[in-house]
Amino acid sequence: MRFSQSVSARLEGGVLVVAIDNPPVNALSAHVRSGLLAALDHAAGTTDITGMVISGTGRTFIGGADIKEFGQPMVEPTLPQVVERIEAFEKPVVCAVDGAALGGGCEVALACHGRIAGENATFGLPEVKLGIVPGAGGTQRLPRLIGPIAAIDLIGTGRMVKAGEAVALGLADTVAADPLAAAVAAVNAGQPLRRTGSIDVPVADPAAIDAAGAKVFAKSRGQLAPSEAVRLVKAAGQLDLEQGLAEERATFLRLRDSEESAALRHIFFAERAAGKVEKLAEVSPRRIETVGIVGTGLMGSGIAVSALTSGYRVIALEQTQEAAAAGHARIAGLLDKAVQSGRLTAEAREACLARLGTTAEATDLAAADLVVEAVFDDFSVKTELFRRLDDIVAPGTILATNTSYLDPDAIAAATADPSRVVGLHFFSPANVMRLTEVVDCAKTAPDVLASALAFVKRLGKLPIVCGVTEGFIGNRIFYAYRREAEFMLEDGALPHEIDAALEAYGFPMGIFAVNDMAGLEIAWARRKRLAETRDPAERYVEIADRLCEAGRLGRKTGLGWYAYPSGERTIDPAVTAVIEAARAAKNITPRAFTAQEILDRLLKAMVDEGTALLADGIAARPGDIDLVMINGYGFPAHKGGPMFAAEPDR
Ligand code: T1G
Repeated sequence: MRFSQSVSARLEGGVLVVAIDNPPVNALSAHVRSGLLAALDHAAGTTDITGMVISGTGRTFIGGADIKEFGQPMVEPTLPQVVERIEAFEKPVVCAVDGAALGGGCEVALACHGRIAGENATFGLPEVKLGIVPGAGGTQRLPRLIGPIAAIDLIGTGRMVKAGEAVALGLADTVAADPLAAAVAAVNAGQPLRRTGSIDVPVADPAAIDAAGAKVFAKSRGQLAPSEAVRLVKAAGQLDLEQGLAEERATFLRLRDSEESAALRHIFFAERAAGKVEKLAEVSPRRIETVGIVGTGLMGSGIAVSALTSGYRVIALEQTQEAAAAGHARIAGLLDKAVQSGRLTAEAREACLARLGTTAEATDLAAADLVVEAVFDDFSVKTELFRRLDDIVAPGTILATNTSYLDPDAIAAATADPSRVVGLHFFSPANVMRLTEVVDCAKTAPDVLASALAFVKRLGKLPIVCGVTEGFIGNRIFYAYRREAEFMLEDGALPHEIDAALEAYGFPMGIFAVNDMAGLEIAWARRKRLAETRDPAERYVEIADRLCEAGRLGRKTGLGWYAYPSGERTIDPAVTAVIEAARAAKNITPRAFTAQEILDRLLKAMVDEGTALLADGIAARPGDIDLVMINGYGFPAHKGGPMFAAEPDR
């Protein structure tokens, strides 16, 4: 039986087993909604049908509303209509959730009379991540099932839960190896017509509800949707279902048209586009199972942990036995931390350690399919290493450099086969940060690039392809707006004013505070390196040099752009004096800056540099630049990234 292009059904005894087949993720497009209603009509009108099971074809139950329909006029039946029909249905409806039940998919599940989870099921209302709130009853039904505190956590953060937690919370009834069979059995066994909307919201301690809300607010500064989600969950305890649903729908429609939602939808699609490279459409990646990592410092050990927890075998090379042992301990320590924080099970930790080898013998890297170097960022150190590896590793082995500041083309040129060299610019700490710039060097072979992308994706990270340029995408933009920030210092702004403008916009930390945290010496060394070739006519701000010369290298020295007397960032009159002296030396009469002016100038600097990166072919898409700034430099996701924020119609 077919009810629409994406909804079909078969009869198992008296049970109508409905399958949604709308690849790739069974989103609730118009034909899915109309198909579901037609199936319900059919079940209602057929006396022999005793009940219904709803299932999804493929790896997903239902991935939610069709995000591609968001900008378009609403087509009937709407999802709330479908959901309400399911809940009110006069015969039992049970869902068999194998895979993800997200957003509208979770709302369909919440409206069913029974919910059977497969072992791979996940449930979630991730709408806030798209700048909206659930729009088909999620904020009103979920608290009725799992209580307001857990509902605030789930809806306010968009966190997903796996089958076991879903059952523990009361979201799903049970976990079954064959959820479809279990759902049919539940209908046959006389599944009661449990209507979630008729349940009273369990009473909870108001202080605990407020605390759950406060946790959400703390993580979502500057965003609208999470606080609206909390408000709606609280309202579920105060309003009747109909009023609550009306309030939810009105909020959903308002937020759907918000800037925040447009920005977050842009990011959603930019993430899916990232790492897709046209010229690689027909290219297969090389097989990578064993990863060699050279250097087990902060960066190398972070990369090792990321590779181990993603199932790779790792051989980590150090210069001496002692250093190798210390590296082993560092990696084990990071794995321990992951266990303590619940991100890794104790068994998974053991499995990781069993796949880890640390050594001081370079020849042990012979077994590696990919070697990532994370050694001191010095040209001769890196090229000597790669030359040595030329004689050790197999001809098909990929060599990746994690350099931040050197020219990877020059490193590649020093090896016997530059086509197997690629850049993998991880961000620190590499076991935590998602962003990885994948540097497509002049001679990188297409299948080497494809392999690097596949590797980064398997690490669960976000790969952004970029061409060779000093600083790649992220640091080049960072230099550009840092330079602009320093111009403004000289012209009259103070570090804390610039930081406050960025923080009010949504950056977790302003640029000067960030510099203090990272340390000022790397940029200082770079400025000294570039000093000889700098155009004397170019505007150059010396304030940072003065601070470095005075030993103010950032937080680790207790002093930088700020002072940190008791660990807290405080304005330091000594820095103000350095700035004033620099202004005086150039005869600059300081003027006042508004926060908006500061922000406009910094955003313009980012966008101009981004535009240049696109024009030079270093970055492929504006969305890639936005993702780099959001995932590596603290740009607020809900503003969509600098390129998005600068689009002319906003
Ligand atoms: N709508 C349209 N397209 C979608 C989609 C969706 N909801 N979800 C994914 N896609 C596309 C995606 O663009 C990509 O396309 C392909 O599917 C594979 O995605 C009323 C308001 C389901 C866990 O937020 O989290 O319901 O690039 O690479 O890793 O309250 O996709 O191949 O052309 O991510 O296997 C709420 C978002 C909507 C879920 C699968 N739902 N999706 O992950 O594949 S709002 C979400 C995901 C809502 C109601 C409301 C993931 C996934 P292309 P992928 P994956």
